[in-house]
Amino acid sequence: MMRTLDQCRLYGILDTGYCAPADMGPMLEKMIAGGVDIVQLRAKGMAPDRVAELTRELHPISRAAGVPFILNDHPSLAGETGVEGAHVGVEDMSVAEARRLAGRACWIGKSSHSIAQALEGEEQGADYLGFGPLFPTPTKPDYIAIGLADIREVNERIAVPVFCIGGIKSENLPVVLAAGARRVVVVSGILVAADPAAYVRDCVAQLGGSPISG
Ligand code: 3NM
Repeated sequence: MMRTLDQCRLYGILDTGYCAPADMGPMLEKMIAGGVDIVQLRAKGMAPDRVAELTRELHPISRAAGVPFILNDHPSLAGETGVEGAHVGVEDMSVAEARRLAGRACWIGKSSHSIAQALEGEEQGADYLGFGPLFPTPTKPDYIAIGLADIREVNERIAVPVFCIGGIKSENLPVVLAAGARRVVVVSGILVAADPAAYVRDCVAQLGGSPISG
């Protein structure tokens, strides 16, 4: 059974900045073995045809494990490849435009970098929100860290799932969780780990087991 968004706590990203496309299949298998709840393909600058091809290669792996697959950007490819969703940035396009481009029912996730943007994303109809970057991160170097202070409030005010993101590692997960986070995205932490499956397992354990039930 495919996990629902509500059940997802640990969100992993296959990012071409850390993982070559040829290594993504084996990496995805390791992430799934460790218990990741949901995954995204983030291939900034890759030609859409190649993104579609890579998606067709990777999606069956996650689908077989009941792990939803989200495409960063490219909502029209989400329509065409049958993945579970697409994620768009604050500046990219509205949730409605992403849905129109997808042309079929799928989740649309949206980034947010403040409580105001999170509220706006929810208002636009996003199925889930990213919230960050909590810490400075080389994965998204141009963004200013927003810290931990607003995590509790954003979770209280937003009804859809909120995934904290940005500089989150297994080592700082305790402070992120203590600040009120329920769900997190970990990108480089997993991808550069000596043992990605063990790293994911550790994060999942800290998040209190996975998936969320009830
Ligand atoms: N989006 P890492 S931060 C892709 O704040 C991305 O919207 C962010 O990578 C946002 O876990 C980020 O390696 C990078 O720090 C997260």
